[in-house]
Amino acid sequence: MKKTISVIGVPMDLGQGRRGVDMGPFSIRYAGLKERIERLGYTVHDQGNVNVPQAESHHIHDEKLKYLPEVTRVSEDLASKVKDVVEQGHFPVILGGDHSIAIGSIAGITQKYKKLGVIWFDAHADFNTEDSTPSGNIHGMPLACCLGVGHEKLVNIAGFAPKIQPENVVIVGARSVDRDERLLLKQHGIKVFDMHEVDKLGIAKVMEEAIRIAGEGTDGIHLSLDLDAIDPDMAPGVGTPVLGGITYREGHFAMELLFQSNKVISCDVVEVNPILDEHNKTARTAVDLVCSLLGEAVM
Ligand code: HAR
Ligand code: MN
Ligand code: MN
Ligand code: MN
Repeated sequence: MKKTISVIGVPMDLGQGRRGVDMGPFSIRYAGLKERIERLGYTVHDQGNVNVPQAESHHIHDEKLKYLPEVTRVSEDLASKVKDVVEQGHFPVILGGDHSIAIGSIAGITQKYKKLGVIWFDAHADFNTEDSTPSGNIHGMPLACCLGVGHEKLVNIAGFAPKIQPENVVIVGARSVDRDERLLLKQHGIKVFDMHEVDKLGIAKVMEEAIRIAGEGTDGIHLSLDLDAIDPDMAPGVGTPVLGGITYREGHFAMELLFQSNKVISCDVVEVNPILDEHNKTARTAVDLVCSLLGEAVM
């Protein structure tokens, strides 16, 4: 029996400064997510969206942690929804919204998968804190938060910390990391396969290593897929595009290797912004990648 897939939308745009990423869940659904996954033989439950406050009805109280109370509330809500679906044995596909949603998704998943490995596919490292952030945007902080590094409110979502251990975490595709953020990554011993590494070793070797780091001795792998990891050529609809990314084919090959590893138990799909997109291209790329992750190409 194939796993049941549970889709949860999080129309979150409070973790960064550009409007439109709250429409990510809609644009990914519009690109045919449910139908495409069903065609692979899975049962799909769309659980709808988590409630996210409207930016216009709230103010920024802390320039170093913008919308902290609102992001905290959504993270708690998302964590409890994700916990429910993993406890039912489903594979959650969590649709952002900006990457701050990974704080809540990983807080939910780790209530069942206590020793979780994480592959963070991203042009960025998302390892800032309120002291290192150049922007005050929480979407630049979620990976650090999951490791117990950052503001206590964000670190303690669902009432425990840390969610994950540095030795089970790996970043793939990075090419825009802030100076202080780089020091934090080093300090916490996080393995980063940046684009230089992808060029040098090839995506196959990088993924083999990534699957080993996140998969060996863990209860499963969570893929946190930021669409800005992919080159803007195939993923132009993101808030912070960076040239020189993962190609379409490298992305698919990575997803196929993850499928074959049989270790992935959940994923986030984040940062798709249809306002900045070209005819929903980025959402379509996202759906294609999720389908490869679920075995479309290698069945
Ligand atoms: N590192 C920068 C900051 O903290 C930019 C972060 C951009 N983040 C994302 N998510 N798009 O990966 O503000
Ligand atoms: Mn307020
Ligand atoms: Mn990110
Ligand atoms: Mn990013």
